[in-house]
Amino acid sequence: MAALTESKYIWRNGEQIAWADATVHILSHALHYGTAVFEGMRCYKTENGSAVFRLNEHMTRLCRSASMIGMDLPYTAEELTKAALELIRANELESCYVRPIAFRGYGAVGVNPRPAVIEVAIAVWPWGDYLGEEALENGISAGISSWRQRGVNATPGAVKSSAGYLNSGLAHMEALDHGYGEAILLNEAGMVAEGSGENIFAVRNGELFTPPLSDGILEGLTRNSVIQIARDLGYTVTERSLVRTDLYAADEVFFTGSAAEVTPIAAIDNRTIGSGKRGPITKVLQERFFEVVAGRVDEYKDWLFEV
Ligand code: PPE
Repeated sequence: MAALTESKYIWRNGEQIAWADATVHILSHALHYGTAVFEGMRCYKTENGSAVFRLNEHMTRLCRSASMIGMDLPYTAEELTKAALELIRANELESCYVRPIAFRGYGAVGVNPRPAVIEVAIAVWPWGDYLGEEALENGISAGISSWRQRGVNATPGAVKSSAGYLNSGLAHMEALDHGYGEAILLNEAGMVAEGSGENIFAVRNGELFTPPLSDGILEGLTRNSVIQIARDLGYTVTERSLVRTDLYAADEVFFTGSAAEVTPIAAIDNRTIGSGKRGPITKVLQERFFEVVAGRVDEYKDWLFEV
């Protein structure tokens, strides 16, 4: 993960301000209690200029995350969609990562979030390959984490909350300490949940499997896109609970995410998966995904929001 590359403007509570001015107070509620929800998506260079992949759905998920933690956002998904497109234009970025965040700000300390003001911001900046340059082609190594994904009744994975990413960070650090590129978290029941910042798929005998939402995962938009792309190509995709040996025994395993895109997993817990390289079905889906986000496949053009 590369160092942050600054851009010119950040959208904050309805206006574009200079990047350097987008600061928060030390006593902001979210800093102390994790009371924030956020999104992440990519703006790609396409045939018809730049376009944000599934922008409207990401903003809808942001509003849903906020509403699930009892936070009434003062903006609609449509307003935030428009603000993000204007911001990318103002920053004159051809491709970038888009990070909207809604948080409880300054003005009240104490566990109760309600007295703290709600702020909404959007930042955009250039962000390259998430899991390293080599990962997309050769795959990465992953390890099953000793940290579990939080239960559905404790900072639920379905809510993309800042608080939830404490857990992701613990799992990710442990994976790096063990020499792996990324962590795979099981849920409290021992079923495969997701990566620290990705959903996960297994391929066996030509069919695809991925954990169901009820196993406590984020409803990933890349996951959703890959399921549809795979089905449209004629593959069978089944959402069902997976145990760790389902991953060990798979012919191919891959991660999906806005940042990670479609990243093959070459080994898990030092056990080689399939051929130990990007598998053939992963390759087909990855190539199709990159065609789709580049605007080269007509049937998915409504997933792209032109800047
Ligand atoms: N699970 C988790 C825990 C997760 O963080 C992400 C995205 C996904 C699944 C995939 O969701 P989607 O992007 O809608 O396909 N992780 C974001 C944050 C990465 C970060 O390091 O920050 C992302 O990919 O943008």
